[in-house]
Amino acid sequence: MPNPTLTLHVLPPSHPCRTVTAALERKGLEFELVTLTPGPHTEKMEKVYGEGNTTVPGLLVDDERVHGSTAILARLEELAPEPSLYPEPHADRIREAELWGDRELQDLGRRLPWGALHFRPEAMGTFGGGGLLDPAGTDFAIKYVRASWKYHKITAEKLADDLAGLPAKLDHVDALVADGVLGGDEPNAADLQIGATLRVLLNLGDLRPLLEGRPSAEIPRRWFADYPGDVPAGAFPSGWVPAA
Ligand SMILES: N[C@@H](CCC(=O)N[C@@H](CS)C(=O)NCC(=O)O)C(=O)O
Repeated sequence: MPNPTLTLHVLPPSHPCRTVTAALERKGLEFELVTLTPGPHTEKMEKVYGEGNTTVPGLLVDDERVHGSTAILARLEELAPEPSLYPEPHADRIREAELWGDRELQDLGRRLPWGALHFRPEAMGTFGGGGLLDPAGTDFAIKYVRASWKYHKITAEKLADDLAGLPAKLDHVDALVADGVLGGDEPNAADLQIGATLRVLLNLGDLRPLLEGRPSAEIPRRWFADYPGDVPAGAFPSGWVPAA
């Protein structure tokens, strides 16, 4: 059987897209990268992946549509079993941790950066690889961030809850590292899923002290060295970020 043609649809700043890109690279699979424009991406994704499938990433395996990061990693494992993304002896726990990363942690990689940018909108330019925005750019960012809060259903109350709950989530990741489920010499599916979200959180100066020195901080730095974005510390209102 010839190798199938792989086409990956992404949005540039998306962390689950980075998870999938890293998995394709780990498997040594060649793929075409289609970078979509935020906004029009929903229509394009639905057209390619079917009704209701508006989010990125999506992968076409020839004509087969695979939508969502965890489904894509499972499909890649079938296409190219070695090197495995679910190596023994922890295959089941890696799968479980990957799903936890998708369901319990991944949203924080959207809500916390958009949340912080409300207070520091001029920093939005850094997520595209540029510097701080000028006043005209900041006017644009203020509108964009406001729309993003609405889209992601972010409220100040939700944001404060997310921040209060973050240390417990980081403790869970540290425990997975201690058990050998995460943090090995080669990245598994859970390292890539959880690591991509933690990498986004490292771009928030307010959160770096919470992560520094933890075993969990090694995973994002190792597998996602370059990840644009920097919101200077002091963005979130005082008292919202738990003490390190
Ligand atoms: N859990 C899904 C979530 C995908 C997701 O929400 N992707 C975001 C980018 S990080 C997206 O497409 N956002 C734009 C939108 O919701 O329209 C996955 O891992 O594939």
